[in-house]
Amino acid sequence: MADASVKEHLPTPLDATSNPPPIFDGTTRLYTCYTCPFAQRVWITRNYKGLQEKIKLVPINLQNRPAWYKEKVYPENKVPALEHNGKVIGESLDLIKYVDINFEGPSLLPNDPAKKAFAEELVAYSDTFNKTVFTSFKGDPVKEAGPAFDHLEKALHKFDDGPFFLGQFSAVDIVYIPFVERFQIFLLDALKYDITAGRPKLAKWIEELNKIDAYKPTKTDPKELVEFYKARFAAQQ
Ligand SMILES: N[C@@H](CCC(=O)N[C@@H](CS)C(=O)NCC(=O)O)C(=O)O
Repeated sequence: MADASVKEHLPTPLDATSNPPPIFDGTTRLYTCYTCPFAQRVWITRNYKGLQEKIKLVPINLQNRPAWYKEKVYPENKVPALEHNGKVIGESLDLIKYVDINFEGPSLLPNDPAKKAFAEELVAYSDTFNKTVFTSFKGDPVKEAGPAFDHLEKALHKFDDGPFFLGQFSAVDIVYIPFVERFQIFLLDALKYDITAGRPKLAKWIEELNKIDAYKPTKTDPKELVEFYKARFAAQQ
């Protein structure tokens, strides 16, 4: 298994001027974008399972996308997408499961039925969580996003055999962290709102995730993120 603590060389994103890779040559490829939180979920999954050598990262420049990506790889024209066994599949939540089931490495879901059921519940809530927080950026985040962070704080109390949603690290943490990471940076910078204040479990969860080697290299550049969100949310007002 690849050692997640060894720093991986990250390839340069492909753009409209780049040739396609030799698609369907038997190589497993994760088409990604280093700044995309959905793609980050699958990137963390790959790293955690030690699949750095089995699943090749193919970063795409989404601002200047190569035409072949939509035409030959993934008609939805989004990232993430995984090329594996002669097909391309997408959707980050499906891909976490797919990579977990179809590849070697530590399992990302426990066998305990109570934990499994809670995992489903939390994964089902993730879209609502993300939408609630993103929408609050245009209104009053403390009032509107506060209850969503409280929901996570409460969920983190459910299992006390570790600091993660299911006690031990799992797919659920991977589903949430790319978004929570961005929300924490942006809300602190733009509004001086600290999402961890008064939420000790959430604070501990973030602290413990920051120790996970599979996650560290996938983290977004805070400065770039703040600029990107400022431009994006200002443009919508
Ligand atoms: N539901 C998808 C969302 C993926 C997504 O929206 N990715 C963005 C980048 S963060 C994208 O590819 N956007 C390009 C586009 O929509 O044209 C998933 O969970 O994988």
